[in-house]
Amino acid sequence: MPEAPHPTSLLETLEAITGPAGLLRGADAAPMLADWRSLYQGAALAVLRPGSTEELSACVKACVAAGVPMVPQGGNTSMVGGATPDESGRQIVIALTRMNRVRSIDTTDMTMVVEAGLVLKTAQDVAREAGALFPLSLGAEGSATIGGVLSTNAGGNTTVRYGNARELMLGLECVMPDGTIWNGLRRLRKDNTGYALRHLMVGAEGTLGFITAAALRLFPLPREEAVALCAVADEAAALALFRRFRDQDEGAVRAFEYMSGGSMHLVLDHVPGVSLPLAERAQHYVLVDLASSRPQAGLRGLLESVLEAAMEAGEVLDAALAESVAQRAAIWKLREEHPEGQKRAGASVKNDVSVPVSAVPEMIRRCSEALQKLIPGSRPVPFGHLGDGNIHMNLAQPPGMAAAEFLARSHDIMDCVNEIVRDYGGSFSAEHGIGRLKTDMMEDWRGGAELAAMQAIKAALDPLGLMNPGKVLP
Ligand code: FAD
Ligand code: 2HG
Ligand code: ZN
Repeated sequence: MPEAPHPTSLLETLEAITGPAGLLRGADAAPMLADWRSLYQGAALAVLRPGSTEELSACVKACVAAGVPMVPQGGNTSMVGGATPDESGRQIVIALTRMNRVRSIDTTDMTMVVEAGLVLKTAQDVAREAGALFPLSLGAEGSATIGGVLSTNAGGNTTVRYGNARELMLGLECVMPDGTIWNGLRRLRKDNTGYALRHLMVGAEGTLGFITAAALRLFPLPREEAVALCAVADEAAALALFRRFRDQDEGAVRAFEYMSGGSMHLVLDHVPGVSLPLAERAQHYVLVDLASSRPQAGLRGLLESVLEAAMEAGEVLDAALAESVAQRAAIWKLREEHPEGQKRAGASVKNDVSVPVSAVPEMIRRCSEALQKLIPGSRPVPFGHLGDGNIHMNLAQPPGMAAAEFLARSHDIMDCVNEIVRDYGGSFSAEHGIGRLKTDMMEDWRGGAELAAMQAIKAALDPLGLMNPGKVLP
């Protein structure tokens, strides 16, 4: 191993590769050193922003020669501290946000090749302008990048219909941990040619290298859309309503989201510019989103007939059907503001868990009871993607308790939820990943052959351990 150059000369080398626009320090770098949830405050030598795959490759080679650990970053919206450097000040954050070009789009192949730093919302807009749909959708889509959503295998609101980010990816271009460029940007629907490196990189949270570009799947644009917000009797009624829609027309369900009254009311009470389109507040809500690319799909009729039957059965108590694009957006805003509502209302602890969809109602009830027993006065505020079994089983602090006192119990709270989730064969991290927050849970949940294989893969691809150290693996 060559002798490590002094950090100052490394930064000079890096600046020479990227130009001055590619190297941020001091106040310019500060926003990239803390995470969205304010769980971690890191420090770094600098934030590097290469402008191309070739520049990134050269930068990685320089960092490897200097033995400097690298932390990939996209929109910095990680819920688990995955993109935040540690406190040592010896790591370098490499943000791909300047690498944001659309390289090609083809509506016969229904594919689009984009660079990793492209913001998800921009990718959706570019596809729509070309007459196609890129269906991944999540609350952070105005900041999250394609590289970030692939590296976390993000789920979001449309997993029930289109799958997670992984299912939307056909091929990748990457810079590997030694700086080698791998061009696997194949746009094929079928490609069984040995181990699928592309699938290792998806969900690796930057621990196996950098995703620099991706070939993505596109879909036909919907011709009809219908959205409703419903007050439902309880969690079981929410599930029963999901089954009614799925049984009538599974292909029409684009999203099916559950929101507890506790969580909805934090949104209504703390987020400006939202209002409840129902006569009164309820204990449980569901957002149903139907979409079809078929002409005359009759979604409005489907929505009305299913809701009418569910009302007769006592499952749905009240419903507001969106009459315009603006009303659809207003209903979706009520759902998307749940993370913000919880943030504004005080301290909360997140539990991004999944169970088989049939177990969701019982899991929510059991967790809510157990959490209230664990921390008297605390408020369970669950919400999430009921259609795919992923619920954010979050807990808001008791009013009046000091935030620090409540947050000191974070691990007890997560353990309490996770032990119940385990009973259903569920997962302790459904869509947000492991990052730094959950590495200590890996041994317990994935120990044995699975973790050993992950460690062997990490050692093979990143033998120096310079890619996002301290993340994912214990
Ligand atoms: P970052 O936060 O910058 O990074 C995330 C991880 O990926 C880090 O480990 C980082 O090192 C790595 N990484 C980033 N870019 C690259 C790259 N190019 N190559 C290699 N590694 C890279 N997630 C969901 O799944 N569903 C949701 O519904 C959802 N809603 C959210 C709502 C809000 C308000 C917020 C703040 C977050 C939400 N998330 C959700 C979390 C989600 O993981 C991120 O929004 C998104 O996937 C991360 O994208 P990003 O570009 O911000 O990545
Ligand atoms: C969502 O579904 C995100 O809105 C965030 O995954 C979840 O804040 C959370 O717990
Ligand atoms: Zn979510």
